[in-house]
Amino acid sequence: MLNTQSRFTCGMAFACCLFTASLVHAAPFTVIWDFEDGNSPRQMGVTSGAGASDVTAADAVLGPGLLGGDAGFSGSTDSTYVRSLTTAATEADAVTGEDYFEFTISAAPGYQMDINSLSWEAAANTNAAGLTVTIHTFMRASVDGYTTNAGLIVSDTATATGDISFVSSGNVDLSAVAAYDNLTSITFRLYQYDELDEFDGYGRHNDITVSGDVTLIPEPASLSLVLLGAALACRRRR
Ligand SMILES: [Ca+2]
Ligand SMILES: [Ca+2]
Repeated sequence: MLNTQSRFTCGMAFACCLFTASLVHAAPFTVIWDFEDGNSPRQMGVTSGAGASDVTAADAVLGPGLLGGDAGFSGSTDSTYVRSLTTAATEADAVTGEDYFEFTISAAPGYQMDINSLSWEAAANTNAAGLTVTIHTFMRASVDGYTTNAGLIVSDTATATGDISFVSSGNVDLSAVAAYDNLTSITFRLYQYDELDEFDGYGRHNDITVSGDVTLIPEPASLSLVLLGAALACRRRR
């Protein structure tokens, strides 16, 4: 049996180990794809926060359903554009047709991310008098193979040319969703569908924003050595 002092020493040693293991530094980061003129290229993800140096945001890319010239990144509005000509009419067909923009964030080697929040903006845009345009957008992520929506569908209608009023998804809170924890990379897909196929009817997307924390992945080998050291210290006390 260990005497009281030894028990106290061993207890303190293990407590110190657990404290050290829990001291993995979590640094917050935010990535925003705002498609601004100052970005190079325009579709680059702009990263900020204390953890910014430990994550990489890839340039936004077009899904297969948006390739071909009817979608891209707009210099006149600092947003994306998608002609309704190229989009499907339903949520299911947008998924099948791969009508999305894709946004990927990767942790640096040896690091992992917890994603805490997501938001985006969408606007309908008509370039022809008398043409009413309504668009619908939704976001999915690689964490479940793009099978469920993150947040609600965001819709907007434009009835007058030049009316580009962005509607926000609001903050989609992902901090309590386990699937968004301990990730080395994550990809979001922002889909669009609409009920028309008009050259002059557009959807636009802006300020795709993702926030999270990045931490160093604890190395099992070094943690085991520390715990082994504490165990040996206890044995010597017996
Ligand atoms: Ca913008
Ligand atoms: Ca369409």
